[in-house]
Amino acid sequence: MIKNALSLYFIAGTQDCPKGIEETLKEAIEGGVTIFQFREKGKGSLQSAEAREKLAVRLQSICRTAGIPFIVNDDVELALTIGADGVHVGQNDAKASELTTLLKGKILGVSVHSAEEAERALADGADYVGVGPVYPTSSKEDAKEAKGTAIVEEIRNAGIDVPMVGIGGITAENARAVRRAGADGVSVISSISKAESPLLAARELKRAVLL
Ligand code: 3NM
Repeated sequence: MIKNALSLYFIAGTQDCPKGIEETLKEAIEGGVTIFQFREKGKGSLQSAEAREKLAVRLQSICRTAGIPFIVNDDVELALTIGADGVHVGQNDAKASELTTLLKGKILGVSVHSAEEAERALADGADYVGVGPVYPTSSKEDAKEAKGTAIVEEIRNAGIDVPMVGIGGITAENARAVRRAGADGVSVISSISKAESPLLAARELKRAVLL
């Protein structure tokens, strides 16, 4: 059941992990993350396709051993080449409706910023949506204005029953509010990747999302 897998969704690329991405991911998994997205993007990210693929394969193997889904951000070709469990796309990436046939049963996630976009993503075949930014974030260069938990409530109040994670500025302190607003889980980069102990950070978040 995808909703259960979404409870603590960790996203990262090399640019987000001062401790190194492999060590960070291993700790995060030990701390309780339930799904991982490889998002190699922005300043400090790997640029060569070969290096990205090599890294993706190593991270995929860590996720496989742990039994959690491995999702690739944006790069459909990479996901298909290595046999990832799914792909996550934004509003400006490949169209969700065109991806469902290509992905053949893989998990498809779509970033949305309103009830209207959530409705369309669901109709297009998304398995879950990421809604945000809930709180201000410095991990995404072109992030929109933070709308608070109201954005999560807006989607639930519109009666859209799509599996959903909140994203943007989520920490152990505010994660519960995101769940209470109706999200099935929370999605985080920096509160785990930049923590001195990704393990303890993930563990604290995990406690917060279990309502
Ligand atoms: N997408 P952090 S916000 C990748 O609003 C991403 O769609 C967002 O990072 C959106 O947990 C975001 O460090 C960055 O705030 C989340």
